[in-house]
Amino acid sequence: MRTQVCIIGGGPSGLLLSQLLHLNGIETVVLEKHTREYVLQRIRAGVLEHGFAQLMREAQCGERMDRECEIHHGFFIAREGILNRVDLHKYSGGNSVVVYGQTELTRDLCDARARMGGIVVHDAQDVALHDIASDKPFVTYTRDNATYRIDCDYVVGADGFHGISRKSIPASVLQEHEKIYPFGWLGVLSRTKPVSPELIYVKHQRGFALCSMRSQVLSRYYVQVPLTDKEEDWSDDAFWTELKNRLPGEVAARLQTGPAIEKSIAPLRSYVCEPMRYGRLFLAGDAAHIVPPTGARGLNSAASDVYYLFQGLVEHYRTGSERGLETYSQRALARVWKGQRFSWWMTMMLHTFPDAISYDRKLQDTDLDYLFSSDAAMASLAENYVGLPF
Ligand code: FAS
Ligand code: PHB
Repeated sequence: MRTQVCIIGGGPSGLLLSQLLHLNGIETVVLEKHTREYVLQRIRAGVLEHGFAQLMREAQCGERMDRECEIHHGFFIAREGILNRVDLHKYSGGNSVVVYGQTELTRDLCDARARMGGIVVHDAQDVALHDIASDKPFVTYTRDNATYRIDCDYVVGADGFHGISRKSIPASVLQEHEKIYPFGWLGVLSRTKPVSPELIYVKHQRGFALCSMRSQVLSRYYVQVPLTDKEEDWSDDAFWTELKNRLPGEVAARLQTGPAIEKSIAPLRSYVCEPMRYGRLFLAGDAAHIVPPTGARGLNSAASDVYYLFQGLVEHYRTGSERGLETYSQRALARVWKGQRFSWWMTMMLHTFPDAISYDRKLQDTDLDYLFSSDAAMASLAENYVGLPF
């Protein structure tokens, strides 16, 4: 088989890029190692920047999102039992965020690819990249005991943090930057009415918590837990009790609890690999960078990668220019690192650190005091949260 762009990974990054390229006449093949059902049962991001939402509309995949999403003009930070509102709309010059689950967004992208005859190969095993430093790269994979080869012009590694693409770049070329946090997030999804119309980020001496949602009948909650915890250590009742212990009393009193329909612990790390290009291989999304979810930047950082890569590939196929492709890594990393900074800042400000000294704790309090006493500080938070320009 031959195609123009072979995309490894059928998550949001890979599918969005495939859809945008298709609409601009560029052929792609997407190779996904899991089944469609497996991909669509994963519960991940919940908040989209307005730039991501716009890209979904440009990809002709925004209709259900616009029909079912919620538009949020702010969120709350709770500390010492008090709710403090961050007015995103006021401080970002009129912008807001779209609350729409990554699961649904991925479903919309999957359906659009199928509707438009896109080639998305699920259950593609043993994907391997070949000759990516040459001008004739190819990809092999196995499925149903047969081996396949795809010759292509370019390979895009959109296969997430544990994918094969980044590992195909020689160690001598790759520069990695990583920070591991000494805690994780225990997340619960429940068919309950959300406790608040807007998200609540909680700073508490017992640990961070977050009240989010997927719709008015589907709530998403998180509590910070030690890295040694396992999902099975936490009964539903234990989770709800701990969440209530961290919420302001008025909020805890109105919390609607129910059975966890999904419960998982995600470790927190910050990670960036440079460059995001090697020969004919381009990395996009979690394949190249990871953030702690505190700033809701994970999926949103992938969006600008996809945007820059989409632009560069269309420019190349339309005009022969390599300029967009040659500047991809530098352009993408410039925005990725701003998302890294914001996610690190939100994480350091709102979590309890086992080895923190009193000076660290005073700095956390001062950060919050400054935030709620300065329009400039609030504007900085707001412009990062709604999404810096692509
Ligand atoms: P993904 O990891 O989503 O997709 C990569 C795809 O490649 C997967 O489908 C995988 O099966 C496939 N793949 C991997 N190796 C392969 C191989 N060798 N061959 C073929 N296919 C392969 N972000 C937020 O903003 N908010 C959150 O609350 C949040 N929560 C998260 C919770 C968890 C547990 C995780 C892991 C991430 C979370 N994120 C969150 C970040 C997440 O949303 C990512 O940013 C987003 O999934 C990035 O999308 P992709 O780059 O497409 O990577
Ligand atoms: C979520 O709804 O899963 C979510 C929202 C905001 C975050 C992290 C996770 O910062």
